[in-house]
This record gives sequence, structure tokens and C-alpha cells, in this order.
Amino acid sequence: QIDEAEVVAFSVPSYACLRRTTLDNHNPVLTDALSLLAENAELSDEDGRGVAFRRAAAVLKALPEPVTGVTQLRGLPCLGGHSLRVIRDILENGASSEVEFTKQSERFKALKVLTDIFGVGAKTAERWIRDGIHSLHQLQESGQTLNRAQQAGLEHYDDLKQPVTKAEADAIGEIVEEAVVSVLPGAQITLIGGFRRGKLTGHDVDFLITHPEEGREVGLMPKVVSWLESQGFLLYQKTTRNSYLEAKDGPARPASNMDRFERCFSIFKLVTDEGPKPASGHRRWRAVRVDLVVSPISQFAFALLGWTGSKLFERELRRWAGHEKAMSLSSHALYDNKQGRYLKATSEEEIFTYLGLEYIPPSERNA
Ligand code: DCP
Ligand code: MG
Repeated sequence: QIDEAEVVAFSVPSYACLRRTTLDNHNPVLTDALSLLAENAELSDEDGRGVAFRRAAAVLKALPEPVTGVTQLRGLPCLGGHSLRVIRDILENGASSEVEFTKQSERFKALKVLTDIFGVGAKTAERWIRDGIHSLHQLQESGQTLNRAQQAGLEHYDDLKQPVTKAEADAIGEIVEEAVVSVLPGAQITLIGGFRRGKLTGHDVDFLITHPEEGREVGLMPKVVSWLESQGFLLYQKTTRNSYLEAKDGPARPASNMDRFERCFSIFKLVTDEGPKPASGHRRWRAVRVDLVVSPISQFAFALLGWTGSKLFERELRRWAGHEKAMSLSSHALYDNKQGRYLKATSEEEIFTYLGLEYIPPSERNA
């Protein structure tokens, strides 16, 4: 018998960028369930629903202790009827029928397997499923034309499904650092993405490259890639050019939230064991997804903030900037719509200050 007065009522601000979300999640069963529904929505071209489930999961991640009853959730933001139903189901019955149904569904399983292939998005997977392709084997037998990324993704499927450890990320960091300083002395690399937030594993490793002298970073990526290729470190790479141009009269806002930095999507060949030659048939390397991004120093703070994540934290920062501050935030710049000008920053702290936010360190951006 729980006394109503003893039931803890939580209070959580509605924007994730106003909260401190560490990796220490007290409600993993609930957040895993809501994240699965978010993933299913995203894979089904229902981004609105996806965001709603992501927001609900993020609110639960911010709670200081496990939820034991739905009455504790009264007044919490971002918990819509659908999310509350899922939470109630789990709290009262130990599981949500909708989550269990989704997990078991052939469609969801096929979407997962296919989009787990590097280079395969929801749209492609959807098309393949309509053609009756539900598994890797069926894909290989189907005679579907695969692009270069998808071929590499299929070839290294098992390796790329294995989480990357922090130790592996650091080992790759040393190689990338050697490449970068070899081709441009003074250039700097920073580990970004989940590992910068303190995660112990990730689906890839992300690095941001810059040089303290503006302009010196131009043309850097092809040189870094050539160096890595010549040393045999790359199993696959695709470099996209920088397409960002600062407009004179307004924010150069990309059509999507994708930024426009010079970027390299790669698959690294990481040597895992320097010991004696392994028995035949055994290899001593593994494939790891690595993303490299080059930013001019003038945009570095914005790139760092934009690439540290989490994805929901980034989305919420941009929403806060737009809705509450009449500013446009991207990974390139911050534009003040009222003043009609860009706000320069050399650190993440400065950007938080412009946005009227308390500084949240990377380890507390795990929304
Ligand atoms: N990012 C973004 N929008 C994109 C691509 C990236 O906001 N279109 C940002 C947010 C991510 C970061 O870049 O946190 C790195 O992207 P990842 O997909 O690698 O995400 P994480 O590193 O956070 O997670 P994981 O551990 O799965 O790699
Ligand atoms: Mg990452």
C-alpha cells in the first residue's frame, strides 16, 4: 500500500536542452520500449511519431529514479496518450503488447536487417521488402543492383553490427591523428559523436578536423584520405565536398538538418591483434565505420556542438533557438533573426550563452 503523499512527483523541463541527461538511465525498460516504437516509426516514414516517442523516452531518461506507477508521471511534459499507454502496460503487466507485437513483426524485423546494411536507408529497404526481400540471403539471391556503399556494407555486415568500443575508437583516433598531422602540420582532430558524450560503445567513430589558421583546412580531406588509403587503412570511403556558403542577407539554412561540411564516410580496417600470425582462415582485423568532418576554425564551435549529439539534444537545441530565441542554429553558425546578423563563437559555452541556456557538458547531453 503506497501512500499518495509518498509518491514522488518528478519535475522535468520540456526542452531536452534544459535538462542534464547522463548515461545513468534509471528506466531502461521503459526507454527501450519507447525507443523501439520510435525506430519503427522512423523506419516507416512516420517521422512525427518517431520524434514524439523519442521525446517521451528522453523525459524518462532524465528522471532521477525508477518510475513505479503512472501517477508519478502526472504533469511531465512530452508524454502523450500513446506513450503513456505503453508505459502503463509495462508498469502494470510487465510488457507492452504493442512493443512485443512490433518486435515480432516480419516487417519490422526485415526493415531492421536491411537498414543495418551500411548505405541502406528506410526507402530502399521498403522497396526491397515490397519485392519480397526480407533477409540478407534473399537480397544476395535477388540480383538487386547494389551501389558501392551497399556492397561494402553487405561485405562487412557482421563486423559493422558489432559495437565499436572506446579502446577501438582511441586506436583509430591515433591513426587519423597521424594522417592529419602528416598532411597538414598543426591540424587538430577531436573525437565527437557518442564517444565525446562518454558512451562506452558506438555504431561508428566520428572525428572533427580543423586547423587554427582559417583557410588552411581547405583541400585537407582528400589528402587525409589519400594518406589513409596509401597505408591500407580504408576498406571503403566516399568523400562529399563542402557545399556551405554563408549568405550575406540571411542564414544559409540547408533544406534538411544535414550540414554541408566536407565529409568522409568510411569503413576502416582496424588491426585488432599484433601477435603471431593467426591460423589460416582467421584474420586479425575488423571493419569499423568512421566518419570524418572538416570544419574551418571559424565554424569549429558550431560543428563541435552540432556533432556531439545526441540527435534529440541537437534537435531540441535548434527548436529552442527557433521557437524561444528567434535564432537559427546549425552546425555552421548561429543567426539572430531579430538583429539580422550571425553571432560569432569560439566555444560551445559561448553558444549556450547566446541561446540563454545554462551550459550542459557533453556527458549530460545524452537525451
Ligand atoms: N548528427 C546530426 N545530424 C546528422 C548527422 C549527425 O545531428 N544528420 C550529429 C548528432 C550525432 C552525431 O552527429 O550525435 C554523430 O552521429 P552518429 O549517428 O554517429 O550518432 P552518435 O555518435 O551519437 O551515436 P552512435 O554511438 O550510434 O554512433
Ligand atoms: Mg557516432
